Amino acid sequence: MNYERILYELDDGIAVITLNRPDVLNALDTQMRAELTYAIGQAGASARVLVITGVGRAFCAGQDLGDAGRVADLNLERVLRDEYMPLISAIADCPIPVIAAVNGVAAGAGASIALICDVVIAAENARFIQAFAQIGLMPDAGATWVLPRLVGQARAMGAALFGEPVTAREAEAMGMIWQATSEAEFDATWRARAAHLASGPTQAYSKIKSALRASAQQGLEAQMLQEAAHQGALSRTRDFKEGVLAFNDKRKPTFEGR
Ligand code: LHQ
Repeated sequence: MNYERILYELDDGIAVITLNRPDVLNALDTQMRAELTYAIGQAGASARVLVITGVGRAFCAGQDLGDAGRVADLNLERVLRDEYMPLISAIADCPIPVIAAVNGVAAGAGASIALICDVVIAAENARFIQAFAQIGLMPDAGATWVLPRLVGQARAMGAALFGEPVTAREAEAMGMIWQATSEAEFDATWRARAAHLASGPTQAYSKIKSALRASAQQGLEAQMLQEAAHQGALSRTRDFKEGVLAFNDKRKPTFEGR
């Protein structure tokens, strides 16, 4: 696929997708959703970690609202089911860790994309806005699923009803995101986190991700059975052998991701 709305780079096991419509704060149109979904699949098949970030002063301002007539005519149910759902599922089901490097405002479905990622690192100037009610809508693209799981019902409800910007520092304090950084340290921070994950035990990360995501849906017994099955599979990986050898040799392990 030729990318026009995003940039895609793959280097040293790190795939970086950069949303690239800075004039509209990286708002999402049909083409961007298609490119993004495709690129996430591409990264999942060829990289060891994926980073999603944005060009300019925003991460993503959500659905493109630029043409009021066209937006009013949109079949929102179809767009959500056929275009947003595959995008959000692609991130949730991606077999490698996905980092959202939130460089600026993340509003509406832009916040949904950021918050479904496995690790969210945000620059201090970033804000998360459940902007939906301001235009007469409700949170979507997985937001009503992910928000209460991250911050609890009270904060999810307040954020959705009031739509007030949550700063990166506030988001970190309430457990909505993993880490807020100063603007000066932002690039170096997410790059270091990505490099760490790209040189780690990729198979273990994949199982960590699938077990933690499954825990939202199943009870303790089913969860422990899943842990046992996953751990059984991981015990047969080269990285596990290397991890134990390195421990006994008192050296740092060299993981190959297999
Ligand atoms: C934009 C946008 C934008 C186009 C800024 N579109 N141009 C799913 C299914 C289908 C349909 C409905 O929705 C959904 C899910 C959703 O995502 S609903 C929520 C959609 N998003 C929003 O409601 C957020 C709209 N944007 C804003 O509230 C503000 O722009 C934020 C708070 C993000 C940033 O505010 P400022 O920093 O003050 O920037 P700005 O408002 O001046 O925007 C800069 C430019 O970007 C401006 O264009 P201009 O030509 O005047 O410079 C905006 O029109 C444009 N822009 N968001 N979503």
